[in-house]
Amino acid sequence: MTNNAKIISINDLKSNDPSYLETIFSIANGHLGVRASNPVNISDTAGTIVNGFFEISEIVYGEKAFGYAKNNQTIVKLPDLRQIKICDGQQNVFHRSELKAESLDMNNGVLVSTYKLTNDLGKSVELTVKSALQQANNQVIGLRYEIKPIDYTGRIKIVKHLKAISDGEETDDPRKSRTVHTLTYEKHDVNSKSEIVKITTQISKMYLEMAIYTPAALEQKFELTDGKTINFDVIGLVGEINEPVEFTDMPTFEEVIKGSSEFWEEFWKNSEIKITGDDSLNQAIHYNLFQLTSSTGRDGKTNIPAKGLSGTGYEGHYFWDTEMYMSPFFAYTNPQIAQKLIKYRYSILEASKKRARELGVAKGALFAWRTINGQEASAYYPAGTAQYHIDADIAYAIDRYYKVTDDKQFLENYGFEIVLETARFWKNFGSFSEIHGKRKFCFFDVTGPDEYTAIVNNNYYTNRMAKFNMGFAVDLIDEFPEKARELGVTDQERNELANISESVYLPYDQIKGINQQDDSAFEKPIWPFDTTPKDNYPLLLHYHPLMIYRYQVNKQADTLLADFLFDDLSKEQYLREYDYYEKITTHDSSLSRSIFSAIAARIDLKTKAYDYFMDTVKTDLVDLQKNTADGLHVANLGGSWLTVVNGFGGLQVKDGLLTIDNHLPDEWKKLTLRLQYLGRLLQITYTNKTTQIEVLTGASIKIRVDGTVKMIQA
Ligand code: IFM
Repeated sequence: MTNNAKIISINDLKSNDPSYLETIFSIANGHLGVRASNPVNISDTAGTIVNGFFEISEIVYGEKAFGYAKNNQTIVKLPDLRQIKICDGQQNVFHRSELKAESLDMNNGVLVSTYKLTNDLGKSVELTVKSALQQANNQVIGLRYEIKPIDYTGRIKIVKHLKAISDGEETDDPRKSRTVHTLTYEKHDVNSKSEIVKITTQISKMYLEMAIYTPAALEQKFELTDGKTINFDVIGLVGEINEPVEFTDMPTFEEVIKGSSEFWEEFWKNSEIKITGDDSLNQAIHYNLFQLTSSTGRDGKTNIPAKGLSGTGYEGHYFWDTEMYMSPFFAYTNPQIAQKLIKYRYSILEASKKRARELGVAKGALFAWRTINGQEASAYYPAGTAQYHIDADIAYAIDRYYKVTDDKQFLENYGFEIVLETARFWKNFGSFSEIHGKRKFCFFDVTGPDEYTAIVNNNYYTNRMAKFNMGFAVDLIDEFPEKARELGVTDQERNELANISESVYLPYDQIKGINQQDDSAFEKPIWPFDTTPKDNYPLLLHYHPLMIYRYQVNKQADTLLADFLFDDLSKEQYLREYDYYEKITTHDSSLSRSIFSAIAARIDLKTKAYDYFMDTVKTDLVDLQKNTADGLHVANLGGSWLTVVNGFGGLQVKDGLLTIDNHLPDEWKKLTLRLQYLGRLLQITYTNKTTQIEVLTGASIKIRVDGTVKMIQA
């Protein structure tokens, strides 16, 4: 039975801007993404995106310096798979279109878009396009075009081909993609039923084959009569990068739908989340999880682009967003995917070791701040390479995966080496200094998560995470001694890592009684919020970075993110920090509000928790950042899950025990969620008075529930 929380339609949305709708109704399967384009009037923003398929261009600097990132990596827009041409018997094209209805069913992954099409004679037909992607064999898309008369009956001609797509215009907005003009298209007609287009990137030297196949013919004539609907089915194939497509065992449209439905049914079984008491929030969280999963590369060779596969914003790059905002959802609901995301990092470990050397660090690995192929693609090092914290973020995600799965084999074969190489980086990158009369290990000239504060000494978040990273490496050295020897760890190195981890400096302001964002944070004047016009947000589009850097102003949660992760402050300190940092945070980054909401939930700032959550969970559905047209804010999709589960649901692994604390908002009657933990499938139900846990599959388990350790029977 269809469940309404899992259907999103145009009536649920505030905007009907075509490029915004293209993003919202985009569908993807981790390999390919298809924007919900108007099939008869292809826009500049339409097209297909393949995860990891990018072109390279040289980064042109006015003034170069040693070690700067050399090349842009830009995800390319490929032919639009939905595009079609429909004419009447006299070749009058039905080229004017009006979107009448559109809905995405998250129960089965089927997108249905209905248009009124009109030709120059003023005659109209109705076109409904049904699109769905295979999730298991993720090269396949199924399309069904249904044509009905409105006031036109007679001969109809349908022409379906794959065509190169226009690339839009260059822009100054750093969040958008640059344009690519170096693609080569070669088209082969296999026969009247199918064609293949081979697209080659001239500089990065990758190729990709896209194909379409129809059981009838790609150019066809039909007789449209009153009361009749013409169905035209097309199966599209988008091959693996650098591999040919194969036309064997082409599925029917119905088979594609069946495969897609089975995938999503299984997905919801393991990941269900239900908010009772607010239907629109319930719908929004389902949308977020659906799109997050659709965006995620699951092959160990690709990852999650910041905009998923819904748009080309941020050029299809992978950032720390994966580890800190997106992979928690997978670790707890589908650990196989979380594992694949780590495997991708493992695949770029060698490139990261090389990068550390370029930065003058003799040992260890530094992961690129933004990348597809492992090489740094950030041309702006103050808010790019200087965000060294990405190393520790990756280590943190490995720890989370380990805590939730106890997958020792994976840790030994993959995770440990990453944790060790990142720990080695910190050890060789930082240095001892005397601080307040004590010998402390410091990190100079770094940028924390907050991109409105750059190149500072001892960013609290960075230091805290580096400390954790090195401590975790020591734990793994002790747990896997043989592997440690294989990786060249000596007793001396182990002990140095342990000692440095203990000695990392964590800035704290005694007078304010709060963790201090960095050494100079509180010396700067506070940004003139009172005199900043509303239209000047986000600040990054209106002020020179150097102007922003000389004030206390945060784009996103920074120190508070560390607090959220380590959760070891007294309530009083939490409240003081929240109060301080909230006042200077603009939330110009979509990675911010989820953390503010989750912490507020934990410390019972109920109204704030709820208000921030409303914005977080609907960021794209209400176009809060006003750039959803460029693609979904995928970190925030994951962030909204973090808020519900780790914030309102108070879920964490603490001292080896799954810990659950009920912080349900008063507005909700009930919250039910499913997750996996140490091989069990659990269902947790929160009401304002009770927290109930069921083991749906697997053995009984001890869990700390609202402060009391209980054995939950299977
Ligand atoms: O990684 C983020 C960063 O934290 C804020 N700017 C956007 C990036 C991509 O989402």
